[in-house]
Amino acid sequence: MSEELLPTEELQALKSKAISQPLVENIYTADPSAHVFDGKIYIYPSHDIEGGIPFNDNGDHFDMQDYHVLSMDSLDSPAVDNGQALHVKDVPWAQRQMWAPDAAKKGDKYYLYFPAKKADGIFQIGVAVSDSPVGPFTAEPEAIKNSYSIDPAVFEDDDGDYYMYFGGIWGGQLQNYREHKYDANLTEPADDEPALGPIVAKMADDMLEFAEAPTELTILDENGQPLLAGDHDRRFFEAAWMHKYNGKYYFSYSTGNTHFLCYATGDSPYGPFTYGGKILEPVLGWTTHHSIAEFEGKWYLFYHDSSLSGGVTHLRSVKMAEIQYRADGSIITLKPYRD
Ligand code: FUB
Repeated sequence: MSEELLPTEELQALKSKAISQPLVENIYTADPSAHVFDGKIYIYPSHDIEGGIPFNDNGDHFDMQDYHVLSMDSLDSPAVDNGQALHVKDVPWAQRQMWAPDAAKKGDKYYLYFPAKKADGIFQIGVAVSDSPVGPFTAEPEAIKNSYSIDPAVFEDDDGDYYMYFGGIWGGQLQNYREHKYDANLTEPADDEPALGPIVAKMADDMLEFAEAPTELTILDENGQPLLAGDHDRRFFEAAWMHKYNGKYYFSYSTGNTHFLCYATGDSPYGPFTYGGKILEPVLGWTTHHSIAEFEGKWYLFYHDSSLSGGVTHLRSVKMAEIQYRADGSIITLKPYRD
């Protein structure tokens, strides 16, 4: 990783070609997980701050401490920052780095899922509960048992079952796990070996823990073979998301160091998934992270870039843009900036 800021003129040109603008500008926001609850759009983003920590491959410069929930009454209304929803100091098991969250609604309760580092420097995923979609949320005393790594995304299937997808390599530490066991000495597999997959687990009825042991997902290429670890343009890196379109499961994710948002489709929430293509070309800033949600019959990509901060990778802004499907179910790739 390296951080290269764009010269001012190039930055202005890029901003003027952007297909969408930041949803809020009063704070930096990233990693948007969008849901429609009771007819309104709620966005659960990371809250980026300048922690003064130098840029490194572990992402220590992403030093976030709390979450704010954004809401939109309609597509035409401005996004509202609903203030602090949860702070790391109120999470007994967590010490730092409140990375990409997600949320789910079940019955009258709202559940905020989030990764954070414990005092030992290892990421786990926790949950906090509220009666309101915008919080404040009350954290459970312990992280979710058997959870690890980062970027939880909780998907509600049509039958009312919920699944958590998670994992991210490098700073997200997924390369340190095999068979769900941590080993600090492990690295990404060799280029000609199958890539590490994202992890899934069905949620228990109370939404506070897993109902089953986590399983690693497989993403296949066009020949039915697992994507290889060396296939950096297509292999899973982080930013899991699941949505369903016309009865198919669409698992989407970031390729990290090649900066694409991609998707793969399957017939079950457990996969296997077959690589389908790119959703979004690279944005300004190292990371790319998204969610996909349907609102009033149209589908939207929620994503982020670093244009508001002038290209600072850890100071990002959430945006949204409509996506389109072809008749065969493939997603038309978006360019975040016009030619
Ligand atoms: O925001 C911190 C990390 O950056 C997220 O967890 C990753 O997905 C990447 O967007």
